[in-house]
Amino acid sequence: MSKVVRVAVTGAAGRVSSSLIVRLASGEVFGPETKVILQLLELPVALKNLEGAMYELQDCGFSTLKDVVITDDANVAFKDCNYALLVGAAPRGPGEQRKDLIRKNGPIFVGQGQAIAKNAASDVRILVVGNPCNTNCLIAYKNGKDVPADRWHAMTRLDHNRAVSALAAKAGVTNDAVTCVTIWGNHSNTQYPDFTNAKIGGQPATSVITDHAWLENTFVPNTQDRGKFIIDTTKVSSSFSAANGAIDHIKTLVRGTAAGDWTSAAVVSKGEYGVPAGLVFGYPCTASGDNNWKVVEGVKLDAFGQEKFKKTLDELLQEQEVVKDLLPS
Ligand code: NAX
Repeated sequence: MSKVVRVAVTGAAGRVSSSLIVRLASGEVFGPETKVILQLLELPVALKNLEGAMYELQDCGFSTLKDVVITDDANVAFKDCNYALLVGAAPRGPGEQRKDLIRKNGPIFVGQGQAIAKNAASDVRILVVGNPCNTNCLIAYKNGKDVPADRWHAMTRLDHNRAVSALAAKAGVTNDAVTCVTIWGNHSNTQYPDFTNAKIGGQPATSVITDHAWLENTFVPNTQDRGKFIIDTTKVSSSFSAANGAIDHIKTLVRGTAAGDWTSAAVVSKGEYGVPAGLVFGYPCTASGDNNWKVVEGVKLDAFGQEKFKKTLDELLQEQEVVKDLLPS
């Protein structure tokens, strides 16, 4: 008998989710033997668009798609779900920073955290994509505390993929030659894309790319500001690359990280690297392929990295302060 997974996606009629739901349905993530039930949540105003998306999913004829549920009720969307992808939130517009969104989007994650705790399957894993995703994840986790802390993740995988691609291009190699990249901290322009521990073709990235000034003064800020660069270019925020980051994140949960490599994910800190416990912080993580993650310990940062690390940690602490009324103790 084939396995069935229930995947809840919020903001399902939006730009990111439109790319995401097709790939979730296609069998690419959970494999050809697993049937997928998509449980799609939207605001009432977007339900008609979502209905259209449901018809299109049906018309794809995927052998792996068992059912599509569309709803504006979080209790229905999260019912018995094994994965919850929280994408629904307002995106950044031109001139807006993620932190501008914090008070606008934060309250959504109070109710969704509670609804996940009340309705989801006991093995649920949650990935928050909607921005500011680290702090939204913190809000959902604190309001859905019956779900263990290690289940809650925020997405830094898009930033990770951006960093891999930039290092590969500079070195003149393909993306798969780049390993051990880390996005430390916040999914924002304070994030630290760590090249000092990255490898290219198994060698330290800094011995392959010897232009250290480029690494510090071009690679780091360009990766930090890539989201803004996309908005400045297209007038809208990243869509299919963001969906791809979410797909990669879930695939890594399901299949694990390759030996000798790690990935980037923001997870609830247990105090690793001196980050206060409970904060949702981007770390290097390995995954064992059974839906579990571990933060990689013992990664060393030089003075440049330590300064960047402190900056992104400080920003997350400030964000936590801004939403403290949304965080039950
Ligand atoms: P869209 O505006 O296209 O879609 C968002 C959808 O969410 C809309 O259809 C809206 O009706 C729905 N929505 C809003 N509030 C909701 C609620 N309470 N319950 C259910 N649905 C709700 O935005 P899109 O471009 O898809 O971006 C979605 C989110 O992803 C934004 O917050 C954006 O900032 C964030 N992003 C995060 C990234 C990351 O790496 N973590 C990268 C890309 C993306 O910008």
